[in-house]
Amino acid sequence: MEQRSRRSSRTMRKQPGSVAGAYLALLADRGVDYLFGNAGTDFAPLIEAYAEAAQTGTAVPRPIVATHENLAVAMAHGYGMVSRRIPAVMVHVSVGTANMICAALNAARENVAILLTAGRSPLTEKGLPGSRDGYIHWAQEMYDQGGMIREIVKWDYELRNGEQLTTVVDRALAIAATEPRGPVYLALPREVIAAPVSHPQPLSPSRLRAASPPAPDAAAIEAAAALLAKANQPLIVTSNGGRHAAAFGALAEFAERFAIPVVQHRPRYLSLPSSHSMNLGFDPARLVPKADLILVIESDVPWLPSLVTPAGGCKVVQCGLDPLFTRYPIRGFPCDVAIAGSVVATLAALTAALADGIDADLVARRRSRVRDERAALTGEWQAARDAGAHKSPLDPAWVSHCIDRSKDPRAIVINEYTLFVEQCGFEHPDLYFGSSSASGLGWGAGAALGAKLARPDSPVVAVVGDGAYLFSNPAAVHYASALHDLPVLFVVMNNAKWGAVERSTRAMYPAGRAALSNAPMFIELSRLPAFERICEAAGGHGERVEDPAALPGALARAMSIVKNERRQALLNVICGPGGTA
Ligand SMILES: Cc1ncc(C[n+]2csc(CCOP(=O)(O)OP(=O)(O)O)c2C)c(N)n1
Repeated sequence: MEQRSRRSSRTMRKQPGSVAGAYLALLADRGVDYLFGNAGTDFAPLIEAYAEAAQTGTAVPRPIVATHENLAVAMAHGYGMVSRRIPAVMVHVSVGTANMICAALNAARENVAILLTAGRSPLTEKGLPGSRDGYIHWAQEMYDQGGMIREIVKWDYELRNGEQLTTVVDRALAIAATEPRGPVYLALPREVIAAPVSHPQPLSPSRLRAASPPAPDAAAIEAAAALLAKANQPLIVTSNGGRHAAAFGALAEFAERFAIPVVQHRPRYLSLPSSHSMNLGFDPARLVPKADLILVIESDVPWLPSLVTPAGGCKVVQCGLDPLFTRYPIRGFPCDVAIAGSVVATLAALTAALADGIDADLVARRRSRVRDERAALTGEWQAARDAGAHKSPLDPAWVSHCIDRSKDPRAIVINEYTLFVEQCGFEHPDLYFGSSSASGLGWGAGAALGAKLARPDSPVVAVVGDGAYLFSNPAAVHYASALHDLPVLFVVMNNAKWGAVERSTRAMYPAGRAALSNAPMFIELSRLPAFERICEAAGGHGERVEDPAALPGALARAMSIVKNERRQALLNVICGPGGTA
């Protein structure tokens, strides 16, 4: 779990003048490669320290300007999600913290470790370097700035003086990196970071390590293995098993060996190759009622209890680094056995416990049943895309299929939920990332930029709805793409509405007045701007696609421009009803 600096220096070069300078050098030494920033008056000591570092040649995190805090955190999220390294974000005092909370909740729910930081209004009214010198410094101060974000982060603190700098930063990073990972928050008052450094340089590397994850308990493994061994229709439901790339292969092996089908409910990280014989798609509703044992692996919501219930005698085993999701206020999924531990360790222990005690005939029967289920399911997917192939406005199933067909096999796809993942093929881990279960909209476009930063050689495609696109702060996104040379393809599935809001209204009031109305409130987004022109305004390529037959060509053109001209591109694809959220 330890995050080492990619730079070779084991000691810092030169004593920086201020705490801000020492802080930046410390971050670099601890392996924080990027500082995503949205600046204000609190940044002055940091900006000065960056200028000093440029002159002295001190290693510091690369600064990445993001012109909205939501974007800064979404980019950091995308970067951390793909690289598994810990980035830092710095925003402007209370107001910047307020703006980043939605994106921070997205990262927290997906266990993405980020060092979130914010300045604090100067504490003193005069007399110190950094004391208040602007009228905003009174109004922006809050009694408890960290309180706004405390519920979301794993730890928060305010740096009190330069002497504690190393302890504070190392503690922040170690807590963020300890599983289940997550963002932490540090406030940096202006006088404190403006003060001269008076203490000796810290040791490198850090002496504070992230804690190792809990090892699965032997008795719990035995109990779960006994249930698995005798189950006729076991089912694995996962959402985030693949957050550790090694778990992708481990789950594939486990599911295959014991013939246990896998459903990925709302995956944020893919846990199984698309073509795997045990892959039964993404909808738990058809399989949960038939199962006599459900093995929940890293899934906060393995099924929707209002729609489906496991059969009477069905046992449920839940495993994960925090199998009960203790940060969620309410979550009542039954749990006969709960196993805390990493997916890889848990599956290895279950495999060892099952190795001799499982009946080969039982496994063979399971295997043939899953083969039939999978054949039926893939047939349905095929039928759905065939049915959509000629529709205009375009059918999201067809759009998803075309994206799949045109993408490079190494491409990373970021899905802010409008892509139909069952229409796509991903054979390796870390090629597909879905939006957070917190679903704070506006994540996908920024996360795609962060993913590109983490893996510059991979093409990156962001698929978002028109609603999500507008939430993402498009002008800021396209500017960041151009400014930081992060060419990405954005595909906007534009149904000119907040479809999820419509679906939820119809589900609650199927025969209600809104369902019968031609123009229910808060659903239709009429007279939307030409999104493709927003991308063009930042130097990118843009196209509007209304003809299903034109989509493959438009995708090929856009992908070629992104790759060969290193320019971002946006396809504004005019879609009909979708329906995944
Ligand atoms: C920050 C935030 N505000 C509001 C919502 C509520 N919300 C969920 S889905 C949705 C509509 C998204 O529209 P779009 O991206 O076009 O996709 P569609 O639902 O039409 O498929 C809204 C407004 C949210 N999830 N996050």
